[in-house]
Amino acid sequence: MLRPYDEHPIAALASGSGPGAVGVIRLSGVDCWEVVRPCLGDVTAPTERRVSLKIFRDPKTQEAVDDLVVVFFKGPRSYTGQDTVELYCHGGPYIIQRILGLLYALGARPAQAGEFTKRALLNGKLDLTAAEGIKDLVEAQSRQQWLAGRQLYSGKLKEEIESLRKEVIGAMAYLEAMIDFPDEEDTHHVGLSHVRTRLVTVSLQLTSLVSTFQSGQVASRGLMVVLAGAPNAGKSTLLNKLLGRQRAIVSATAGTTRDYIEESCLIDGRLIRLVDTAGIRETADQIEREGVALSTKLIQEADVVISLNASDSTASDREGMTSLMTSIYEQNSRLKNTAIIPLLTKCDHAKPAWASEMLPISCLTGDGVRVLQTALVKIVDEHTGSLEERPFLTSQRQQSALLAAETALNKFNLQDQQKAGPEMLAFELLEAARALSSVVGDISNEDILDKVFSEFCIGK
Ligand SMILES: Nc1nc2c(ncn2[C@@H]2O[C@H](COP(=O)(O)OP(=O)(O)OP(=O)(O)O)[C@@H](O)[C@H]2O)c(=O)[nH]1
Ligand SMILES: [Mg+2]
Repeated sequence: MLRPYDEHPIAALASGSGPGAVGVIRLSGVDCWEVVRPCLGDVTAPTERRVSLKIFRDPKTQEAVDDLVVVFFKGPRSYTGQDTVELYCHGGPYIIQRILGLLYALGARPAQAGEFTKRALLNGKLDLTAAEGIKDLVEAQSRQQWLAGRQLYSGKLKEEIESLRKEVIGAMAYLEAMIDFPDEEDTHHVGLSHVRTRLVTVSLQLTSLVSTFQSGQVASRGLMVVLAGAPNAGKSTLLNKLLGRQRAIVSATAGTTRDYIEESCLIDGRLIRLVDTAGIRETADQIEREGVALSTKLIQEADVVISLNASDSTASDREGMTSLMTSIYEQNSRLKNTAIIPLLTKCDHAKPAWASEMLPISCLTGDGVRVLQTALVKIVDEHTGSLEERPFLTSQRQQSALLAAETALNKFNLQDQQKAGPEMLAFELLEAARALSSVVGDISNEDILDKVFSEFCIGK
């Protein structure tokens, strides 16, 4: 069901900020043409989807602010589904601020983050997965992010979810028949076995979709790589080396980095999110202890942990790292698989025998850096390689909904084994169907919408 949504005209810069050849200002809402009309000196109603060159004036002083191109989109044939005006002005910050200032003075309100897309969703122009896709497309720096955005925007995930939902609803129809005609036992037997067969296929497809989540996130947000090691292992030096600039403080004092530092970079076109962390050690220092706790938390979220062991490290430093890496392996599950790359850092000093299984690297000479970069690129490609052929999940929201659908189907199986009646079985299927619907858009849930759109930029 569509909620009533705000129709008040909103305006914002839709193109990137900063000087540019062209700036695009978007205005959407009921009678939005009336907001801009006094500035264009136009008395006639505009022809929709027709480009026209106008002079934009301050209506009070008649000062010409800019020569610009105007296009009017009559709702529902617009991005938001409402009447929309787009102004293509010169992209100077002063011109943009001046035009926006006049539009706000004339009754438009500044758009909030993602508000145009939110209106499009509430107006039935797109579903929630397509809205998430638009966000990925707008933010895409890499082919993988673009791919994630395209699959969502093109409706590939939505189609898959809807076909699973149809199967669940189809299975429910059999159960409804059993409820309505309780005396036909033979029919029940056949009906129930048909329902089970259908649901086995749905469960398998669901499991396969859930398993794409980590790789989907690697595509849409980049590979999360955490640099972990004892103090002085060379983590901040490696961060700077991979970024190609001095981002983090490096010093011979153990315990230099306390807070974590996250920076993104492209390696061979793949988006990598690098996280430098506090060196892991037992310490009485309260601030450093918090840093170490944060490092441990980040390690749990990582797609890859680079385990740094300096050639001059102590045996107890290395033991600490070995037990940390063992615990990561133990935590790996079907939902999350953290890869570990063991490094021997400062290999320009020495290459000790204990490091024979580690990748030797020196940020001083550059030895091993390229090998490490290639290994990271390979991990990204392993994650994203298979994604071009099938739908995949990209957000926590989608994953939580699918896990809820999976839980409902598991409960169905349990109830079925315990010979529960068709009403109980139908209830679990209803839960599964609801969870699946919420992926494409439970637009009655304000919290979910706010969360999704708060991550958008203004003007989208
Ligand atoms: N010779 C040599 N020295 C290095 C190398 N990498 C780092 N160092 C030195 O090792 C010391 C510690 O480096 P950092 O990068 O600050 O180490 P860290 O792991 O970030 O240390 P904390 O922030 O204290 O946990 C500094 O003096 C660096 O110059 C290397 O490849 N070769
Ligand atoms: Mg450091």
